[in-house]
Amino acid sequence: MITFEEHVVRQHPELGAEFGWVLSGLTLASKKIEAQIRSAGLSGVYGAQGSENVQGEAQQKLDVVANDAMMESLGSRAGVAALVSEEDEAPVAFDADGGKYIVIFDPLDGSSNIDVNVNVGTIFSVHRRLADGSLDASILQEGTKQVMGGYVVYGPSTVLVYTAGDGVYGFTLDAASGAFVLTNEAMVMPEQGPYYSVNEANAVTWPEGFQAYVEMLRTGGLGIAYSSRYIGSLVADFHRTLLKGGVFLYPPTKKQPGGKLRLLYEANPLAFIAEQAGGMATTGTDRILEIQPGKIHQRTPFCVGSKREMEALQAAVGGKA
Ligand code: AHM
Ligand code: MG
Repeated sequence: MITFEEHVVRQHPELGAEFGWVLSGLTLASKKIEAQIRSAGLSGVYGAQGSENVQGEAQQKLDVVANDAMMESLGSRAGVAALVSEEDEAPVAFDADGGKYIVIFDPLDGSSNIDVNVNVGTIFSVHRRLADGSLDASILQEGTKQVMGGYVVYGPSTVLVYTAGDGVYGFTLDAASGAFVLTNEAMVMPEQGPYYSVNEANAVTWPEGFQAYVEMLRTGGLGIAYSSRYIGSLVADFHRTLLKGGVFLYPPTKKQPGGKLRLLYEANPLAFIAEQAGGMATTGTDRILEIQPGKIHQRTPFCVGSKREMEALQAAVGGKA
């Protein structure tokens, strides 16, 4: 039985003892979040909080609970220089002089689904604090510089998936021991998959290349008959794409011309995992991991999936192959 913490420490001794504290903070927070989600209907934490986050989105009670769990569990840890959350306008700095790591996260992704008991998740990205830069420069690093990208999906099982640049590994929360136990060794995304995943209600407002691409998938242009799957919960849609293959798209739309999903704590960690599993992640034209972020809540179009579908997408929307 190999736990998440043990796996990372064994594979990446170069990250140092302090990183162990970051890992235990992450698992502690996700176990707290998991427990709250499991009993949400009983404890009355379903529904809207009655406030908006920095993005102007209605916060759910569980968004606030999940954010507090991340802040409490990671904030007091040695090694953490700053925490950056989807729910907070500005980074929160801790131990800013000594901490080596910055944890950037979406505490509860897909929370609009929570009231109907659909899978949700926590997404996280870890960067090293730059020795010679400001805290802002350390936070606004390209995705290629990530030390770790990962997520937890709260589904029928609670599963944690991570990469630290040396393959992708999956762990399942074992209720008996309270540990995330290795269950998916060296995960590889199939080269082509049976599903495409996109909010088709927006189709008429996508750029033409995206419309033509989805039409091509629908009409057998890549040689297989696709099924569509869209949960509307990024972690769950991504997890399926990782395991089964295919493609997930959130293209530019009329309402969100720069894309809806956030670069630092949604696209980057999932792009890191996708590439490490043999897949690809782009805006349609450019590699996600090479985007230089300008601000912490920056949005991006996000397309991720199997090599075959992603190469065809590049061709359809005129991107670099
Ligand atoms: P959230 O971080 O506020 O939950 O928003 C992100 C979610 C993703 O989980 C999902 O992929 C997307 O929004 C769905 O958006 P839409 O409802 O526009 O299809
Ligand atoms: Mg989100």
